[in-house]
Amino acid sequence: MNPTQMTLSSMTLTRHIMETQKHFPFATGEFSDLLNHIALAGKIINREVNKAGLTQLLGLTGESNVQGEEVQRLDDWANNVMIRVLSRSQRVCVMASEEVADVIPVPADLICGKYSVCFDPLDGSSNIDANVSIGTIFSVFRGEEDGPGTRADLLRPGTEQVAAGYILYGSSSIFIYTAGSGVNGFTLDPSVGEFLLSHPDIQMPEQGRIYSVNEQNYHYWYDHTRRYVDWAKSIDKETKRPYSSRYIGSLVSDFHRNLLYGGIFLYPEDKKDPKRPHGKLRLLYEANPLAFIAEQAGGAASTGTERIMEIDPLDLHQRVPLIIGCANNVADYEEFVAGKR
Ligand code: P6P
Repeated sequence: MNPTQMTLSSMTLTRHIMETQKHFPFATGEFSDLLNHIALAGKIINREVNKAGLTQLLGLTGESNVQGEEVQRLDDWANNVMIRVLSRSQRVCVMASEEVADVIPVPADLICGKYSVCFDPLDGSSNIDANVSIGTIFSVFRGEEDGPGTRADLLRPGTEQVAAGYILYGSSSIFIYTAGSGVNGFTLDPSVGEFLLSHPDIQMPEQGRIYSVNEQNYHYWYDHTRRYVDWAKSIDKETKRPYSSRYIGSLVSDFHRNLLYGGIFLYPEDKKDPKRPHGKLRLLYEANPLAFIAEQAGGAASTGTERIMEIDPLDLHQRVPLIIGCANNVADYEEFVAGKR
């Protein structure tokens, strides 16, 4: 094993977080401890996801969540794992989850910290039974002091995030995060139970050749989206079109592939459902954390008209159009929206 490999394989997530925090003069270790608790929750969820086919966790609970979506047993269980681990971390003051209608307080008998965490415990859960990669997405804000948090601690623009990331449960499980100093990826070595640095300093290319969108919605899209996708599929050797279409229907998986290979993911606003005029994806625990990752990796994230991370949230489960990926690809789409193309 050459020295580089030795360095990469021995750099654990825990050590990476602590070494990164050394550059922050006021780091107390609380932030590092919080991220390590998120990683612990990811390891616990990973264990069950990887054997879901062998237990009773597959299938539906028969209930629906605040989104009106059928709740998968594993989805519900993963949500409880995130809440239990974060509540006992002593670093968290309040949480928001895709699976819970209102803010989630830390139980009164447990110690509160100063961090607020928004999460989607198991994104892509509709794919659980088909063994498609799914993931946990998280977004972290820091408060001024320890003590019980409120809705206001969660309803903050993405520019105020102090960390964001996801754990992707796939052919191997990987922890991707940013704390504002670039994006790094850590692959779980089940033999030692550690996330080891495998993707240091991830950078997206300026331009990608993959587009990810559910074309079922083509006739519900506004004209600018139809024209963009038609353009992406048209033949033009100079701009290396047509782009390749890749869509798994699992946001974390689609985003992760485009992060590594380059490309653009689109879930735009459409006319499909008057109750959902801004598309399907949620700002607090899907768009914002992935936008932080994308921007830190040199990419971009937009609604088509505004930067995702500058949106002032009005509701925990607010939906936004999400156009995210390589900076030039997102800029192309924005030009179609603006009527410049
Ligand atoms: P559609 C999964 O349910 C999810 O929330 C995201 O992971 C995914 O990108 C999207 O919905 C897929 O939605 O409408 O294309 O099936």
